[in-house]
Amino acid sequence: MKIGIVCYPTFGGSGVLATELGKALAEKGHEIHFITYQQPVRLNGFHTNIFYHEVRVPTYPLFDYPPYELALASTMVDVILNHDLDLIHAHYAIPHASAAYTAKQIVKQKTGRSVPVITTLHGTDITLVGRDKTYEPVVTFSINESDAITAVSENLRVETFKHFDIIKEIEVIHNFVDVHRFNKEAVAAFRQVIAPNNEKIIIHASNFRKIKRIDHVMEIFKNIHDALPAKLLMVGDGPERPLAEDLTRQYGLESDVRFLGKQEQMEELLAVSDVFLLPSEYESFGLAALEAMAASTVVISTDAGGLGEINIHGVTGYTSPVGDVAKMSKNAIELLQDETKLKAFKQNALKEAKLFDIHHIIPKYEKLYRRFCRTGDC
Ligand code: GMT
Repeated sequence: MKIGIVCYPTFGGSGVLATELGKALAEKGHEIHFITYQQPVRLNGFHTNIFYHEVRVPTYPLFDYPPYELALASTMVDVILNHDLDLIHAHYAIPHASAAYTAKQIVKQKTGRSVPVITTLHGTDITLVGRDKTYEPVVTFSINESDAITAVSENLRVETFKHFDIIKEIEVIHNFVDVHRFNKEAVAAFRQVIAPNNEKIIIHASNFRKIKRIDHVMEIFKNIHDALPAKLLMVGDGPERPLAEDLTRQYGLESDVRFLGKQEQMEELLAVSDVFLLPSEYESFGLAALEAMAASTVVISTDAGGLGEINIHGVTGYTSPVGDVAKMSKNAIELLQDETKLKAFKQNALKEAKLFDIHHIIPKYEKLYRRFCRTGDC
């Protein structure tokens, strides 16, 4: 099929998921058109079935806020018409679902054809930003106008019905991971560089927003470090990074914490890590945790949102109430001090991640797309 994917091109989970989905669909012979303002970060390399259409937003002295949503809708109209797209798949409701609705109406007026729009809800578009009164009416409207709606976890589906007046069914299609890509042997020399004295390696990766509770990451690591030799890898960047760097200095951990910034080769880093910390206030799913599990890394997280759907307490890691730094620290320390248990948990993490392997999830999206097949042969 010919599918238009609208997403954020940045390191956020929704953009990563949308890009990986597009790449996997292209591998299976679909023609994929990414429509966004910048080349998606995980869209590297050439593929005959993948096209990228950049949304340009012309500025004008009158505009304090250049109207991205209009430029996006217009670009979508162009791409739908020029490439005869079968459907649009919008990832993250704001502003993608409403821009897709606008594009659909324009194409309908021009050609009489109603191009199906599928909206995938990812998290903060529902639980944080979308609920704000300034956006809520548009978000509710555009979700209800979508031809199909999916959520990346059962928790997000429930949250969406709780906070919005949704009159259609929301299907859960969990996020996925390419286990083959993440299940890498640790490179001994690399581990040696990071942890020369065989210290345990703890890792956190996110966009360092408040919701990720970077302060708790630092506190948990301090407690671990007090109990055993350990190193912390901080991957990503964002508003809370200065706080994390301050806390590193305050706790006197400068030589054991490395800030690596944004990284594309997460699999190399995860392969050498023992524990992934994710003490977030909320995660609709926690794609970063799933990628860690696929690399056989144990997850110490909160039980917020959909995290409990992937990180199984006492099996693949531990989940604790938001803010319970003491419990998260204790769980991590106990695990890191017991090699046999750590090894078993690592194996369990990989086994659980395999349930969310890309090969199980892509067919679910294809099945959904086929509902909107125009010719009967797709
Ligand atoms: O977590 C973020 O800050 C990024 C955000 C996004 O929209 O890119 O991630 C959300 O979508 C991911 C992919 O579906 C989920 O794995 C994340 O849990 C979700 N984040 C939140 O719910 C806070």
